[in-house]
Amino acid sequence: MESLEDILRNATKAIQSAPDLKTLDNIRVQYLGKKGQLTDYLKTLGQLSPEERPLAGQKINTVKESLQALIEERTHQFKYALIAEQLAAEAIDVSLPGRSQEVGSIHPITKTFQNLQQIFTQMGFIVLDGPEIEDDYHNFAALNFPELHPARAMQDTFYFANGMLLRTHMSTVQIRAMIQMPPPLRMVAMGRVYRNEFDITHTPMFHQMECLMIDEHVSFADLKGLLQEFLYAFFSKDIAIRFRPSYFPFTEPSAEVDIACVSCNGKGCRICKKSGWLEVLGCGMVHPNVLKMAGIDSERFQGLAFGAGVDRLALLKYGISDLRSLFENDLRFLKQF
Ligand code: 2NL
Repeated sequence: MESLEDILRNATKAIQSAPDLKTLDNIRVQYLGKKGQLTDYLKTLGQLSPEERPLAGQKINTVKESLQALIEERTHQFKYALIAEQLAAEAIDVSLPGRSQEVGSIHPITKTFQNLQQIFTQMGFIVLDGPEIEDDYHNFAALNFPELHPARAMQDTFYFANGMLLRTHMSTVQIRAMIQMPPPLRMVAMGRVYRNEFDITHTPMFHQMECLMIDEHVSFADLKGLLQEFLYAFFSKDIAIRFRPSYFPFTEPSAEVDIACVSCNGKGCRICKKSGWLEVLGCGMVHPNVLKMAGIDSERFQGLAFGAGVDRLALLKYGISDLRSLFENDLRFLKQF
């Protein structure tokens, strides 16, 4: 049999060089198990004289306790190493730069819609919208367009196979409102409209706002005052305006409205083509035929109306030179708003 000293030395060496928990457990069994070397030693105590027994027993126990302590310490080391390894693997490097959130911005057309909505609701107008797919009645007939009016032709209007069409102006919403709501009525309609034209100043889908006010004693003077107030609020400055006689089937009389060029203040520049004026909208007094077709007493009520291209208003307000930039969704452009 190995001496106790040898057992202690060999076991200590084995425990300290054990590469893993399993090996360590095998060592424990080899020395301290039921058939282990130290247990064998205990069994030899019986062969000793009663006087020798206590000392020998004590020695064996000391070795046993030392080995147990060593094993426990080594077990701890392994468990600690395992936790450390796991922590290292799961560690988050909080010093890494975060993934930044892109902040969106409001499209200039949307901003212009919001701006218009604010101006007109403040003046007591309601904002309404309606369908983009319309019928001939709401887009043309109810607006006093003659049967063979060129605007109905295929080259301007997008028609569906079933005779329906994409609305070419926001007047369709005004017609629907006039039929549904008894006067007095103050409303604006804003939204997408469609025409089959595409060049540097036209896109097949664009945006319009139309304003309609129906009441007793409404005159062209009210129209002029409303437009002055609106343009003053929209461009945030006291702006000169002028009326030029014009023609629309749905208004009589009709006019086009120019504002003093917002770029050169009327002096003449590239934007206003040296004229000093910019055309911004069309307007007029609602044609009695239009009122009658919507079921409104045209003797008692008058209406004023105007319509404006929202894309053009946005270009002028924000100093954008190219209409196409509104439709390209280029973030370098959109981020400026
Ligand atoms: C323009 C001209 C205009 C109207 C729109 C209107 C609507 C009804 C009755 C009468 Cl229901 N008029 N709208 C009136 C005059 C002009 O638009 O150049 N738009 C961009």
